[in-house]
Amino acid sequence: MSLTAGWAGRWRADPGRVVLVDAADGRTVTARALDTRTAGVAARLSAVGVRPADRVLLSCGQSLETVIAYVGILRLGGVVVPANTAYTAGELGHIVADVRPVLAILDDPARASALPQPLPLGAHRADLTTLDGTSEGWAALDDAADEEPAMVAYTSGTTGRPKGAVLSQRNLSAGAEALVQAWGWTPDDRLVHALPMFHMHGLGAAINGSLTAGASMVVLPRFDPAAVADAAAAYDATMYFGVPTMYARLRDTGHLAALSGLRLLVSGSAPLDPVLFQAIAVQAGQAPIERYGMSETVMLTSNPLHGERRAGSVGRPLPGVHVRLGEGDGVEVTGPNVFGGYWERPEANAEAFTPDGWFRTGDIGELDADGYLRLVGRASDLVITGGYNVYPREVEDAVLEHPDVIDVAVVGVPDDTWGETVAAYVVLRTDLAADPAHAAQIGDALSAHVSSRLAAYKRPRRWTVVTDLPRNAMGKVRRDLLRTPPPAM
Ligand code: MCA
Repeated sequence: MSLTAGWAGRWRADPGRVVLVDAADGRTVTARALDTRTAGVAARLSAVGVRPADRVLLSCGQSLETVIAYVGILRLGGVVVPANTAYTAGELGHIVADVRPVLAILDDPARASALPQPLPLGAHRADLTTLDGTSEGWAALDDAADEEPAMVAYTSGTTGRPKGAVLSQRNLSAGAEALVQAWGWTPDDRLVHALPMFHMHGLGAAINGSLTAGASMVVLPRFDPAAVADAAAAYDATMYFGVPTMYARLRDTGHLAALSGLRLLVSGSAPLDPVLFQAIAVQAGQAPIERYGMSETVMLTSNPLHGERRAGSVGRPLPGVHVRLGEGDGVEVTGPNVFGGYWERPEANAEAFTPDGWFRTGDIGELDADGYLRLVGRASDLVITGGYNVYPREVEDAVLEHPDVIDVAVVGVPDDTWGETVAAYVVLRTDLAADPAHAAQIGDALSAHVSSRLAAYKRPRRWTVVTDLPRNAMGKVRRDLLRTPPPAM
């Protein structure tokens, strides 16, 4: 059964139930209305020529319309390609050239000009008001087969440009069902949703989980600590999902206590500092559940609903998921939620999976006697800032395009707000490096340079000019030395 067939069954069983609430203006959508409106989207997409298996780019902020557009694409059997609304034209252009969507759905029509080429079926607003054709198009709903692709989620890697993880209907439904079971998610639950709707956390865990459970969501247009607290109280919410930076902001603004009435607080996308874990436990009156997931796998492990929630651990494998430690204690996983491979990247796929078919996550772990997993490092140089993944190579490539730079290394350095923040060490052309006035201004020039190439969260916040980069005997940059610079003399 397709992911959306299960959702539609839920809606029909209880059509009057409110399933979406807009926290900004109080608008609500019942199950019946969600069924009708998402079927309408599917019909309109079909009327303009979108066919099952066609890719549809979805790059929109958080709104009821985004949820409806997302579900509508899935109901038609289309393949959702989520894209961060912060991407520059270059970043969006790479995805479009790679995955070749037939249509883009954007909430800001001005961003259509950032698309590198006209798409076969054009670009449309999230509310689909500008969609040509009639609403009388016919679409066979909810009949995609389990193995058909439902989403291509772009994620970077150690080398080259971002690649698309292809998730099937089954991957997404298994990912959602595992959470429903693990977290005892019922139709009576109401999730405060303040996460971006273009990543696996906001889509695969929050939206898919909620719709699979037949539960409801209060949608916030953006994360704001006071608005999260208000929505939790005003709408009798039971669950909140956030990245650690969000919990840190809730703590720092004194809003954690407002979450004490919720039955479940979940943290993911980045390591939860045990000090913050403790602050949540004390101020919100309950230990948060830290869990672990990836774009390629939906969710993998979680601390338990009942039982010990351990600070510093991402818990045990979710139902159906198997986790083992491979070479170098690399975390390897398998299960119905784990994707089948990257879009048109045979070489990457050969590396990503073990010979017996387990996915190499790139994280390094420890499993204790009780089966709890701790992530202790990463095989790659990935930086996680505020829950967003940044791959140094992509940033380095952008910096190196500046004519004054001859070498660069980008690393994540510890940061109180963001967990890690992006720092760049640059080697300037010899004639410039000797000029202190130039070296003093180069940070501004390089910031301006990368701002047209990289989304804001990927841009280095710290620039350091060095005469050369520390390297090992093989000539490889010693990033470990850059991550923890020696104390100033
Ligand atoms: C925004 N900025 C950032 C970040 N977010 N810089 C570094 N890291 C970030 N994460 C930039 C803004 O563009 C802006 O730049 C400046 O920082 C200040 O913005 P501010 O308004 O304070 O930030 P915000 O808009 O409130 O965003 C903070 C945020 C956001 C709400 C924490 O980063 C966020 O939604 N993070 C969640 C990401 C997420 O959902 N990840 C899940 C990935 P300027 O000053 O230049 O304008 S999925 C995943 O990881 C897996 C599957 C999993 O397990 O979940």
